[in-house]
Amino acid sequence: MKKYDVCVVGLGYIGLPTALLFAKSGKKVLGYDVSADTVKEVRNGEKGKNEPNLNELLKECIQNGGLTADTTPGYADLYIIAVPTPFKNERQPDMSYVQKAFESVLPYITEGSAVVLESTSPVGSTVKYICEPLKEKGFMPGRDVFVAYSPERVLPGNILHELIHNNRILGGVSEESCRIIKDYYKLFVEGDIELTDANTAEMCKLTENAYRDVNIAFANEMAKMCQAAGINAWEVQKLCNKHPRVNILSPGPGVGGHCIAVDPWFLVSQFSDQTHMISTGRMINDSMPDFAVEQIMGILGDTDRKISVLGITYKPDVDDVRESPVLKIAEILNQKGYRVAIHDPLVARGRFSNADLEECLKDSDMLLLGVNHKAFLNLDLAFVYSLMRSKIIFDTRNFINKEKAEQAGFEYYLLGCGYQKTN
Ligand code: SAJ
Repeated sequence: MKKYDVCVVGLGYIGLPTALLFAKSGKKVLGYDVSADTVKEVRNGEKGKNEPNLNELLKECIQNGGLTADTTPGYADLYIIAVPTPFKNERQPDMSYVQKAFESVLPYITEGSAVVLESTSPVGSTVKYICEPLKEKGFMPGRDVFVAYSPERVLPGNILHELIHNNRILGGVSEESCRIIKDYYKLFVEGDIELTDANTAEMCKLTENAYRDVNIAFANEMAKMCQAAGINAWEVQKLCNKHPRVNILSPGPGVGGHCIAVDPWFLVSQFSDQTHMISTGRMINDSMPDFAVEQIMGILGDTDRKISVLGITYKPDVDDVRESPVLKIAEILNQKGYRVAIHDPLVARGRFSNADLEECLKDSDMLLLGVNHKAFLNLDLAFVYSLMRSKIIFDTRNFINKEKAEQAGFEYYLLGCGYQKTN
């Protein structure tokens, strides 16, 4: 059987760009994914169209043979495991993908191979899910087979750039593992590669995302206080951030995505006695869709109204709707009896009855700005005005200019500013 330099297991939003950067550096790369559809899309150069430069690089690497995609694994010097770690009921991490991924490549591992787990995982996972099975097969991890945990830290929407330029943590189970695996990452990583042990690296990944979640929760709690006080949370944020040591993040409709909305629960489930602030932060962020709906109901009252939601993804300029708080808002409004129309230019038409802009706004009673996509920067307010029945804007992101909206004849409301008109 053909031998590859690198086998990347899981061709998702981290696995695929990682495979491509190894291929671009000259390595022969096998991208292995259990999904035949994913493999087909990779082979046909169809993936990564909403990530800067990713689709172009995919086409290049498929054409020049640097990347091969398959539904079966193969022999390689380095295995990178980048499969999802979602959570199950009771907010327990589901490690079955990691477990199965490693089981499937284990028969191909030989003395001198290296294995890196990149999936976000509870502390102790590299030892439990990689080292233990290796030992059962008679290998001494860290000596016969080199093993490390190395989390990705990239921001969707800027993945390729960040994979290259971000600093990277590499937690090896032995010094030799660190040294050997670092040389692989150095092929494309231009940031620093910080060496540590696997447990510390696992804890770093979870801590980084929990830190951001708690900080966003602080901003959201501030928005709730400001609303209660009838003042503008965004003005408070702006003014407080003039202090040299204060940097409050932005409030919003809640926290989505498959990372920050999920990873803190890994810590809570593993360290339930020590994670009061982390679990409270999670609950505050999860409460934001209901908070927004309460504000919207206060404005509209009667549920026999049409609400047009602009932007449904979990954050701007991505096509990802996983854990999207705006989707949650749309669902709650729907359940309350409002007629909800959705327009998101980045999400495939047909999903969530995604309408075009005109159809979405026609005879509407409220424009609900859910996500601040760049595509909405040039929203023609006069055109929007001509389509809508009631001229009301509810902005969850402080994105639409209040003065311009009011000049165009709209009533403008902002999340975190109370029910009353903000002027
Ligand atoms: N959000 C706010 N207010 C803010 C910033 C963000 O409400 O001030 C919301 C966003 O709208 C979004 C959510 O938070 O719904 C998360 O967005 P994000 O841009 O903060 O983060 P992600 O989930 O896209 O990426 C995070 C990053 N982690 C950190 O910044 C610590 C990224 O570096 C990680 O690689 C990624 O998670 C991951 O894969 O774990």
